[in-house]
Amino acid sequence: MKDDVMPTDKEAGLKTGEPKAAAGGTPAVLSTFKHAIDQMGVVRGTKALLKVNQQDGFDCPGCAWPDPKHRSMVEFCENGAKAVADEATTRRVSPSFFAQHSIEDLLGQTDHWLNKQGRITHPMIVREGGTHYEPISWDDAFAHLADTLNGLDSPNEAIFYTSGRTSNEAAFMYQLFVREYGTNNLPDCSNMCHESSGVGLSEVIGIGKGTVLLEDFDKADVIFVIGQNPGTNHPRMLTALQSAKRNGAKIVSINPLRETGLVGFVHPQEVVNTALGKATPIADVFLQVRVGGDQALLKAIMKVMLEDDSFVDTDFVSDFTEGYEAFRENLDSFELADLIEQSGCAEEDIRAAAKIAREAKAMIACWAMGITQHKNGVANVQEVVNFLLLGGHMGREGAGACPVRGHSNVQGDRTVGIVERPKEAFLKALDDHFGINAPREHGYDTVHAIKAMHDGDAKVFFGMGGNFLSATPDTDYTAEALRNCDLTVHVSTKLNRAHLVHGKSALIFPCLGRTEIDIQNGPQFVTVENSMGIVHASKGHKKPASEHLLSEPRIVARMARATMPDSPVDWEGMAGSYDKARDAIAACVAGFEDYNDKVRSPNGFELPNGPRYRRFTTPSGKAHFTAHDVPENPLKDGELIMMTMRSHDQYNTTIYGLDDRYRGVYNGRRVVLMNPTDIKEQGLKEGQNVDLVSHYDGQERRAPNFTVVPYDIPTRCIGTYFPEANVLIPVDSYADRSNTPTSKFVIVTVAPE
Ligand SMILES: Nc1nc2c(c(=O)[nH]1)N[C@H]1C(S)=C(S)[C@@H](COP(=O)(O)OP(=O)(O)OC[C@H]3O[C@@H](n4cnc5c(=O)[nH]c(N)nc54)[C@H](O)[C@@H]3O)O[C@H]1N2
Ligand SMILES: Nc1nc2c(c(=O)[nH]1)N[C@H]1C(S)=C(S)[C@@H](COP(=O)(O)OP(=O)(O)OC[C@H]3O[C@@H](n4cnc5c(=O)[nH]c(N)nc54)[C@H](O)[C@@H]3O)O[C@H]1N2
Ligand SMILES: [Mo]
Repeated sequence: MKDDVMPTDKEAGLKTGEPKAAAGGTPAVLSTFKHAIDQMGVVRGTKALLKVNQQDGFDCPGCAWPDPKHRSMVEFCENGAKAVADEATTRRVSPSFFAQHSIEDLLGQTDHWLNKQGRITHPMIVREGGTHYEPISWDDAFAHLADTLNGLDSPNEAIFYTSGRTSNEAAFMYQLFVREYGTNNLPDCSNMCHESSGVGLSEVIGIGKGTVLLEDFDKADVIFVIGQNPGTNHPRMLTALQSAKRNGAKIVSINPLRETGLVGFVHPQEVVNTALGKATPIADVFLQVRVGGDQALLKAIMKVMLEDDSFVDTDFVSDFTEGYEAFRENLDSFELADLIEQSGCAEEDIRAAAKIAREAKAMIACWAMGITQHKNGVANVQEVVNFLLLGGHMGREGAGACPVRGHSNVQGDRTVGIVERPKEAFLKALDDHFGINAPREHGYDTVHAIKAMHDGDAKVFFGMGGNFLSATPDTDYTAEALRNCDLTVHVSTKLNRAHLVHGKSALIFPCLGRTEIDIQNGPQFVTVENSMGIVHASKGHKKPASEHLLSEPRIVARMARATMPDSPVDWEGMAGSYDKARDAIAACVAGFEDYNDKVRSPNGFELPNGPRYRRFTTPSGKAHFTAHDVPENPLKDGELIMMTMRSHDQYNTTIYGLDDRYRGVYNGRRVVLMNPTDIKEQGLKEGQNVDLVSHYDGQERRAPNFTVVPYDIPTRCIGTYFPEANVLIPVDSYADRSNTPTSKFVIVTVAPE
């Protein structure tokens, strides 16, 4: 790795111990308050936490897990508290900070250090050849952006990325600006996340979203959790799993790791209320699948289930689905023994899971990145749907598909138009409503945006939130891509590495966060859509981090005005009153009729979702069984499959701390979790310093200074943290059809130093 992009030194002081036996409990409560108080002080910290996910409060900027209708006073979790504390911190990154630290100096700092410096207070610029960011007025900043955009040979030379925290109002206005300007280059973080779910589900059920509501968790008697680590990434989901368990539901976890949150859970509130919360065991069956072995495993489970096919919901299959025969033929063409071997699981565990699924009256399947970030991510998702359809577990209470989304509004951003492959009906609605000419040619997704900048086909990068350098694959390649640009611009709350690896000139637009009071023509609130298609309001209560911050809608309006002074759109109107932006959404996006009324009801409203009620919205009106091959993935001697994942102390590229408490990893991130047998076979030792090397298509990519940590993970599989290992993920290694980078499947070798 080129040392100018990020520090890759050996970490001193790494400690490891046994993984924890239960998630939550007293340690979670303590950690919650520690992070809040550390960033905000006692009074400010406690006040902020009490406003999370309340009806008059702000939507937690953490994950997209829904809020219960009957909320307790405290409706947050340890990692939600970290996200809030991180945004509401009292530390500041001001012009004097940037004067003190050159960009080169900052590049030498860790992500943990960069994030810890606090909130960005002023609009900043690096001019061509400059070594430091300098303050700039908002007027001059927008003029610089507008001049550069208007100087391009084609609007398609500009790229407009979105991260999933942006509100519906800001996202809608942003895509409108981008389309009026003349391009559909709207890649978003979803391309790296649940795109395989979106593509896979749209094809087979007619909507690219899940079909369950939170209430369904109380009615389910079986829940499969596949390739997901809720204890860390969706901690409030453990409450739903715990309550399902107490109602007698059975839970099956499919994961290469025995993730603590799925082993046992002590509800932090029960600790607070009774001081003696007891751990609820969560998973009844744990299937320790090989990385990339899910299709083989699901097929094996279905084959065992179908040894006696009397459980198949034949009425449902004949009335509501198609493709069943071809699916059965496909399944018959596999030998059970081969599937078991490929899955890496024991036959008795597979039989135990099959028995539970066979007897299920109402089954939910949840999944996340362990399923989507593979070359066969779309097929993985569709195999999960096959599994649900067999028992008729779709479109009725307590049953269905539950892709658990990441960013708190990633789903809403898509719904209101952040999409590089828009549908004609939506573009026509924009044209008719606003009198613009939206372009029809499809735009770049994330992977193709990186390649376009790398090849000089795109010259301006604009990021509405996010950290494009560190979140994307192939860090060095992406760095070259960003450095090739004439201009890179980031709308951000916190400093990150994408600000430091920049184009000829670069701008930072500091913006308001979720937790802050937003006053335009009067106080405003924004709206977001959770993982289950419920749209609701979010209103900040804190004084903004700086008087120079603009709201995201205001930033969009001002850049639109600067770039297109003759625009027919009422930009100031929408930025001044978000009700007007919502009226425009209501006019252009199906399901948002009476938006302003409906979203003022305390729990928000549900967007239309036909499949939730067995109205499949595919062209034939039926759900589709699909017949997929199983990838073989042969490994050469010495090769291992690497998956990259999140530690307990990070939010994607934002590193809050250096511990991964549940997995027993402390004070370090450059670790490689390895099966003890592999450690021995490769002649390595616990604690040894190694390089990881990927060899995709004859190219070599190297990440130095990783420490070997023995871990309960299937042989020939290793685990590392994102974003440290992203340098190893080839830009050309992405999922069929969804183009999601294969962040959970990279073939590497381990080279001792
Ligand atoms: N605190 C916190 N919350 C977050 C985030 C965060 O970074 N921090 N990120 C948010 C975002 S954007 C997202 S998308 C979600 C991510 O939520 P997750 O998808 O839970 O996140 P990952 O850490 O990527 O973990 C994926 C899980 O997949 C497993 N896995 C890896 N490979 C395979 C495989 O081949 N098969 C199977 N079955 N499992 C596999 C890993 O062991 C791990 O348990 O969380 C959201 N919430
Ligand atoms: N190897 C590997 N790579 C991955 C993944 C993986 O599992 N493995 N996961 C992928 C996934 S699932 C995702 S979603 C992407 C995430 O990719 P991104 O969404 O691009 O990354 P984040 O780290 O979530 O973005 C953090 C930055 O957002 C800014 N920010 C925070 N809040 C706000 C706000 O309210 N407004 C604005 N404008 N900015 C804000 C801050 O400046 C912060 O530094 O990463 C992907 N990359
Ligand atoms: Mo994500």
